[in-house]
Amino acid sequence: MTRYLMSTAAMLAVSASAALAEGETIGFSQIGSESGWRAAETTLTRTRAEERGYQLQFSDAQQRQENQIAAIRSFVAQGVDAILLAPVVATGWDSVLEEAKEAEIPVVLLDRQVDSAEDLYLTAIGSNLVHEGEVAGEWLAGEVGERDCRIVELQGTTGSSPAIDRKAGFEAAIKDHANLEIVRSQTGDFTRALGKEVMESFLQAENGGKDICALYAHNDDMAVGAIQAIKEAGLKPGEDILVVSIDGVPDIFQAMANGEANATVELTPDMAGPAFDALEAYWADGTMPEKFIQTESRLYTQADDPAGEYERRKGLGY
Ligand code: GZL
Repeated sequence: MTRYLMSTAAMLAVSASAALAEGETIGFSQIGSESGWRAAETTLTRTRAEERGYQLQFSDAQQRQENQIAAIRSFVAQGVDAILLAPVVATGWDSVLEEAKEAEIPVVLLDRQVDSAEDLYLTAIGSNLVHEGEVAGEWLAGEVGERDCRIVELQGTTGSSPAIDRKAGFEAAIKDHANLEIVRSQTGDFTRALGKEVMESFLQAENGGKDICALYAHNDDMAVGAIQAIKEAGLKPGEDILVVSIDGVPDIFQAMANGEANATVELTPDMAGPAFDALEAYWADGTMPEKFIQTESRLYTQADDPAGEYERRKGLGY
C-alpha cells in the first residue's frame, strides 16, 4: 500500500497540471467472446473508453490464462496508464500482478475475482456471484414447492470465480429443501455449444430427460444451448424441464417469451463505467476505492414482460 501511496503522491504532482486524465491509454485483457454477455461487456467497455477519450488497447485471450498474462506483460512494457483485467480463472495471477504493481500501473478487475492479495489490484468491479446463485435457487424452491425435483447443473468455466460462487450460492439456497436435489453437474464452459452437448448427455443419462425436473445453468448461453437439446429430445423446456440461469442476455428473454425458459438473474455488462470512475478519482486526487465495487443483480421471470425485455436488450452489443 505504501508503494501505491508513494505513486499517488507522484501522480498528484503530475495530475495537478494535467487536469483529468484525458487521452490515457488503457490496456484491457478480456477473457474472450464465449457468451453473449461477454460480447456485450466488450462492446460497452469500448463505448465507455471512447466517451472518456481513452485509448483502449484490447486483447482477446480466447479463454486462455497464458494469453491474458502475456497481454498484461505487453501492457506493462508499453507503459499503459491502467489495466483492466477480466480474469478467466481465480488463481495464478500473483506474479504478473506484482509486475504491474512494480511498474506502478493500477489494475482494475472486471466481473470475476482473483485469489491474489488485495494490494495487487486497485479495485474489483462485479456482482455478488454467490447471491446470484442464491436468487436462482430460491426461485426454483418457490416454483416447485413440495414437489420432488431432480436438478441438473451446467457449471461455468472450471476454476472461475462465477462457477465456484454461483454453485455455492445455489446449493446454499436449496440445502433446506430435501425435495430438491442436484443429480448431475458438469461444466459447459459458459458456451452454448458445450451447454447443448452436456445437456444431451444429462438427458440420455436421465431416462431421456423424463427424470429431470429442472436445469440450473451458470449463464444464459449454456441454458440456450440446453434448451435446444431438450427440444431435440422431444420435451418442452420451461414446462417438462424448468430452466433457470444468469446474465439476462436478449436470447434468454426470447426463450422466456416463448415459454421455453423460466427465470434469469440479470448481470450488468457495464463494468467499465464504475472501473473508469474509480480510476479517474484515483488519478485526480489519489482516492483509494473500496476493494470491491458491487453491481446490482435482479431476477426476471416470465411475469416480467420478457418480450419487452428482449426488445430493450437486443442490439446492445450482445
Ligand atoms: C460473470 C461472468 C460470466 C458470465 C458469462 O461475472 O464472468 O462470464 O456470467 C461469462 O456469460 O462467460
